[in-house]
Amino acid sequence: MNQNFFINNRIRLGKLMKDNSLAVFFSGRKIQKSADQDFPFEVDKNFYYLTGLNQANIVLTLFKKQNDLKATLYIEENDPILVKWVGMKYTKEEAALISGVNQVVYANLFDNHLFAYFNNSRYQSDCVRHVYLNLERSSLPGYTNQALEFANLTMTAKYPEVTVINAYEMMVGLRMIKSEEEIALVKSSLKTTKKGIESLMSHAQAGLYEYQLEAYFDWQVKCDGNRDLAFKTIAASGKNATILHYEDNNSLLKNDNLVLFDLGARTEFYVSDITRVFPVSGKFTARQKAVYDAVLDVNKRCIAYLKPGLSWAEFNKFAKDLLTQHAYELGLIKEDQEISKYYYHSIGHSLGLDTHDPTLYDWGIKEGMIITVEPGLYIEEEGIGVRIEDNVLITDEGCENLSSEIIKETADIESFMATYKK
Ligand SMILES: [Mn+2]
Repeated sequence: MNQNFFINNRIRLGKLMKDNSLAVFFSGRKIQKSADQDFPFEVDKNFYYLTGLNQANIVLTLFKKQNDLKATLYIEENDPILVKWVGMKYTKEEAALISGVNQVVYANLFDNHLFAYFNNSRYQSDCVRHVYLNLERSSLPGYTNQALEFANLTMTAKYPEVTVINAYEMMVGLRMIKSEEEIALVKSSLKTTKKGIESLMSHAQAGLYEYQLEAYFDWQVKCDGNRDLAFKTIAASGKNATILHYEDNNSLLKNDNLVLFDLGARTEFYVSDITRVFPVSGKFTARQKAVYDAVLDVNKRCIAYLKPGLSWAEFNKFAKDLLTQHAYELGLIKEDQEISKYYYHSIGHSLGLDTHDPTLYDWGIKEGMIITVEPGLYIEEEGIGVRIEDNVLITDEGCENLSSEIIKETADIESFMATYKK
C-alpha cells in the first residue's frame, strides 16, 4: 500500500477532529503466550489504517491546530544487542517512508510532548482541551489495551481537565467505505483463496482427516507470496458442519460426507472470507444436492437484492424469509419459527482489515462497503451443513460479486472433483 493511502486516511480523520485537539493511537504490544514465548504480534488495525506500520510499541499523535494537522510518530530506538537476536526495528527513515509522517522521533520524548500540548499554566489559544483515543471495547474478561490504560493512567490521573473523546466510532466509519487500493487487496486475497480452495478440493478423499484438507489450503496460502490466513481454517465434514465456528478439524472424511470449509487468505491485512461445500465422493446425493441448491438459490437472490440504502434488518429478513420457504419445501419445518433450528446466524458482515470488520449498523448498506453474503442451512439429524459465502462490493446501484470466480455450481463442483478422482 502506498503512503498516500495512509496520509489520506489521516486527513479524513483530521476533518472530524475539533480544532486544538490531539489524537493518540497505539500500535499495540506483544502478549505473552508461555514462558519466554509471545503470541505472534497483531497490530491494532485502526493504527495500521493511519500509518501502514506493523510493529509493537509505536505511538502516533495527530495535533490539529487552526485546521492544520501535524502528525508525529514515536518509535523505539534500535538496541544493538537486541538487533542480533530479533533483527532491526523500523529506523526513523523507514517509518517515515511507509507512513508519510515526516516527524518521527524516539519514544522517550512522548511524555514531554504531551505535557507541552496540555500545559495551561500560561494560557495559549492552542492549548489542547480535547484528546481523541481509540477506546475499543471487548467482552473478554480482563480485557485491556494501551488506549484504555492511557485514558486511566495518564489522562484521568495526570490531565483530568482534558476531555477524552472516543475516536473508535470515527475510525469504524472511515474504514467501512473502501478505497480502490483496499478493494484491490481484497481481490488479491480472493485470488489466493481460490487457488487454496482448488488445492484442498483436488486432494480430498475418504480416509483423510479434516486437518489434512486444512493443510492443503494453508500451504497454498503460504506459497502464494508471504500471505497469511484471515482466520483459522474451518474444515468440517458431515455433522461438524452444523457447528458454525468448528475448529477441531480432527474427524475422518467419509465417502458419504459433505465437507464445508470456511476460510480465507489475507494480503497486507486485507482479508477474504469464503465458504464452500463439496461431497467427499465427488458426487452429491439427491438430498445433499437439494439442500445445496436451496442455499445456493438464497445466496444468488441475496446478491441480486443487495444495493445501497437497504438496512441490515431488511437484508437479514430477506434472506431468512427465503431460507424459510426452502425449509418448507425440504420438509424440515411446519411453522415459520422452526427455521431457527436450521439457520441461526445473520446473513453477512463487513470485511476489510478484520474478517468481521467493525461496522456502524445504523448506517445500513452503503456504496463502497465490502460485505459477505452467507446463507446456510444446518440439518444436524441428517449430518448436512451447507453455507455458501461470497464477498461483494456495494456499488452505486447494486453490488459486484468479488468472488464470482470461485467454484459454486454443483455441476462445476462434480466435474472438478471428477478430474481428480481415480
Ligand atoms: Mn463470514
